[in-house]
Amino acid sequence: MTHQVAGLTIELVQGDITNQPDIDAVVNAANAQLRTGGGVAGAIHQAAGPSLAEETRPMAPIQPGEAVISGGHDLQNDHVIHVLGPVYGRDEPSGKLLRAGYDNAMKLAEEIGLSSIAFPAISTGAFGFPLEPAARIALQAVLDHAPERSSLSLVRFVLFDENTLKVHRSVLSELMES
Ligand code: AR6
Repeated sequence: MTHQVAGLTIELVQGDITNQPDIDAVVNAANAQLRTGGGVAGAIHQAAGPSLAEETRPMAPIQPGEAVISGGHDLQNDHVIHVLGPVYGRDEPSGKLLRAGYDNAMKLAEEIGLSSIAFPAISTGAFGFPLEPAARIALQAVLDHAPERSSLSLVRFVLFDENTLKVHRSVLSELMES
């Protein structure tokens, strides 16, 4: 599913965030210590190799809603943007913190003039954020960013399973109509 909004292409695909060769920066659903872990963080660190954690160690810890940028190491991408999403039910206000994570990631990408970024569904795995409201926050952040005419021309959501893709599709259609 592809949408054009004010010069920005928004893509929703099912796939693996570590296999996005045409993207400048992939986003990691990180932990505060910027170490490897499960889910997205485990996959990214495994694909990038141990030098990624060596680079990120001095930047840790980060706070919920914060984003930091590193090189891509053995990934096919030049950069990784590490976002710490809120733990649902613990880090409050969780919606605002999740929104800040998306905003800060796009801001970092723009600051160095990147043209493409790929996001996973931050906080919706181990951190327990319900999928539908998380998708709404993520997609609204990108739609709000679109008219800013930044360096970014492509934002891709890489969603791991069919249901996650389906929920993002229906939320995006709804937001585009409103
Ligand atoms: N590519 C794309 N999406 C994926 C992938 C992948 N390779 N693997 C999982 N997902 P999570 P969080 C989906 O748990 O909730 C880690 O242990 C997954 O199905 O990775 O922000 C860290 O160390 C879900 O929809 O991130 C942190 O401690 C979404 O990505 C903590 O988990 C996010 O799941 C972060 O938790």
